[in-house]
Amino acid sequence: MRPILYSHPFSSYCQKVLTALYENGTAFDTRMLGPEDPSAYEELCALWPVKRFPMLMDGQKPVFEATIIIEYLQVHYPGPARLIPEDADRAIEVRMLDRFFDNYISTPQQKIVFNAIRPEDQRDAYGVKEARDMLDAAYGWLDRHMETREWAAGGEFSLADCAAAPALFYADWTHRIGERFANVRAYRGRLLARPSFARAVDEARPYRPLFPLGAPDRD
Ligand SMILES: N[C@@H](CCC(=O)N[C@@H](CS)C(=O)NCC(=O)O)C(=O)O
Repeated sequence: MRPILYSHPFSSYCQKVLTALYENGTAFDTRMLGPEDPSAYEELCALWPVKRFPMLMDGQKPVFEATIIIEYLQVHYPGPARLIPEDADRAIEVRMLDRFFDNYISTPQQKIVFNAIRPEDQRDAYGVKEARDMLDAAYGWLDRHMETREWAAGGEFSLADCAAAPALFYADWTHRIGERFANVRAYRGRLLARPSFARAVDEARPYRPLFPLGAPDRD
């Protein structure tokens, strides 16, 4: 039996899970969340009323949250790439970095994008300023952190890099990673060159016109 991923190719958190699936060549089926088949979104909402995706269905078992889906895949569908290390201390480092990318890169990035699609009189300029400040602080920390590393948690490509790839991909489109963050820019380049993430990016190309801030002509 293959697990089913409720997913959309242009979604950053779906790309996080897709990167993990492609790293391991895991067999899975997709329930594509799009206007072509509204029943997929109805199923998602029935199982997960917070209506966030991706969601993995393994038989009758729903698994929510991109990080937890990757943890679940490692336990139930292990492959050659161990994305959460066996060593407890190294696993803590990986999970800490995973939280960093979700909370301090993806969350402020999404805030800026969601603000742009609100009605004009409902926009939150103060919140957007806070989100941009957070991104600058996070880029600064990450730039120092990546000075001596190829991958976010050191060592092998991990869950943390699955989180980093779409987070930095869209963050740069939303709040440019400036030249002064050369280590972050180089890391983003390595992530884009990683075949698993490159595949997810390629699959999402047709949807670039949907990016509310306008997708730049690069990457
Ligand atoms: N904490 C969730 C976040 C998932 C999330 O924000 N997904 C976005 C797509 S990238 C979503 O569901 N958006 C739908 C909406 O905002 O209505 C996770 O890690 O999976």
